[in-house]
Amino acid sequence: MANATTRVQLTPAELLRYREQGYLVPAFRLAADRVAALQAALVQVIEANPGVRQESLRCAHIVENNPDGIRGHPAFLDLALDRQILDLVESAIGPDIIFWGCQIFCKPGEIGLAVPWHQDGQYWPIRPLATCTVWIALDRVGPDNGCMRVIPGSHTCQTVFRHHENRDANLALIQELDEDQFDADTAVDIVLEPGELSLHDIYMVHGSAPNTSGRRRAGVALRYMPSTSLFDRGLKGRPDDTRSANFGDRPIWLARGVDRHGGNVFSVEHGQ
Ligand SMILES: O=C(O)CCC(=O)C(=O)O
Repeated sequence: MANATTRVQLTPAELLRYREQGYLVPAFRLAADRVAALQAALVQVIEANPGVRQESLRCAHIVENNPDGIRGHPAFLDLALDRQILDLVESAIGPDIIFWGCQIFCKPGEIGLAVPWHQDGQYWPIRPLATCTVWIALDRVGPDNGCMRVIPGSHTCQTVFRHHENRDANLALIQELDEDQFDADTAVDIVLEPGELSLHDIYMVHGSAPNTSGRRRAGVALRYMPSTSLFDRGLKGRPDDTRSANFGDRPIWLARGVDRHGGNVFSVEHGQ
């Protein structure tokens, strides 16, 4: 395994798989002590936010002045700006990288909510649509505890398919893809050990089942866009549902390179 200073890159075969399938589980994984520290940070975030559904720990990297109203932990900002994670992202989207989102999807045992089938691009204020999500497992995740499921190749036409609103309280997200827009029979489970991670493209169709098992299923999703796109705060107002994000007031970070678009605003309070 690479140590914490080695430069990591997707291999050409991994990159090809990411491009063709829209997702990838690379060989890279976080060291066990890092995972243990993140698991401890997650416990602190859960304790600090007793009224918040654990599947919706949005902006978990921001401690003070969190636009989504939760109290986060700096360990998740360190993770998001980690050199090796950024190396992986650079392989996928190039050297100019904006880190713009971090959400912990923690499904408690037995009562963990489902995430409906969706494409992220359907509700994200990024133009043109572009983002690579790095989803890092903090627990062992598999079909029994509601791991993420993807539809391989569903990103290829670079189209946002038809969605509808679903306010069912058993769902962690209110946007749901219409059933006739994809074939759920082709879904693949993303099975990961703690510290392993997957990457997925903004057009990728994905979701996850409820966690009815006796064990927790936690992962942290880090969102990175190439700086050729604009994080357009004007596109979304303050949400009326706790399962939606407040994109308008969200701080974003130029994690690597320069702002190629030129219009991205980094002056929103970073809150650390
Ligand atoms: O954690 C999950 O089950 C869903 C994650 C997800 O929808 C995302 O990272 O975009």
